[in-house]
Amino acid sequence: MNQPRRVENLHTDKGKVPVYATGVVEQPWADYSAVDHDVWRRLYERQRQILVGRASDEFLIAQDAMGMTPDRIPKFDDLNQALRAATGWELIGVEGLLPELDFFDHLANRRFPVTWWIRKPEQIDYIEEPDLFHDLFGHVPLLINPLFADYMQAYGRGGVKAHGIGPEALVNLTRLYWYTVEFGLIKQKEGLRIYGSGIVSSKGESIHCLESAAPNRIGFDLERIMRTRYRIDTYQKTYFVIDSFEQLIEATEPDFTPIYARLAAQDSYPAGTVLDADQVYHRGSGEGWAGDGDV
Ligand code: HBI
Ligand code: FE
Repeated sequence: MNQPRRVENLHTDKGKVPVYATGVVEQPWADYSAVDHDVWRRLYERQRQILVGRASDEFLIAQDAMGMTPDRIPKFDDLNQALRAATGWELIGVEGLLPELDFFDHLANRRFPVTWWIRKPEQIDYIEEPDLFHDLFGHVPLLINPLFADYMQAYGRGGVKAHGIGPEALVNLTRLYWYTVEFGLIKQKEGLRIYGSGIVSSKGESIHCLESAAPNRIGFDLERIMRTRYRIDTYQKTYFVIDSFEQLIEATEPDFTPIYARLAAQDSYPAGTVLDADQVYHRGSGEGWAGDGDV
């Protein structure tokens, strides 16, 4: 596949240096191969099957509302029609992970960066960095949910502020993203369900996070989460459970500056920690946990 055309200066922010200087591309939809579309179909069908009874109602309703289908890789332009009308969000194509400030600035402006390429068949079960399937199947659907759409924009604004405060604040805020947007669980009357993108786009973790005895499942607590290290190369040791998206919005309303100040004076918690003050849904057995490697 030839490299997609780079789109420079797509938006400049009031004459400042073009926000899009790094890696924004048009989705090269016509260049996707039959193998690319087949990888999408296989992943989509497998995950949709696994997520019945595991994903939250909000996620499944949102994914259906987005109008995605297994038969081909969705067109960003088509998804943007639905998204813009519902919550004012839009997708932009990117090469992959963006520098944090660029990423936050996009979120703060209701733009979600989606990687334009999809993994190879031999990577079907795991891929290191976010590809199109992780972003489109995992992150995009909930952007049509008004509450979650607001949370993601608030997160982006908070990220731009945290970037101005310093690296420690960024680490604290990234933990919040990790334990909510990427690996969050939500309580439903039927039991715990998944809303985190990193989980819903992963076959193994969709099952592990709810059914394995190994991980902790603990009630959401903002500062506790921002103090807790996490895993990037294994399943999470701890999953945090929200009662609702309203809870996420309320928790992130206040100015985080005093929270960052408090956290700067305290040690972080290892990923597998259980505290006396925790609302413990399940205390993990810790089976199979790696001894080191928390970030
Ligand atoms: N860039 N494209 C892209 N997608 C992400 O999810 C992403 C990123 N850059 C930074 C980043 N995520 C993390 O730092 C978040 O935890 C903030
Ligand atoms: Fe992600």
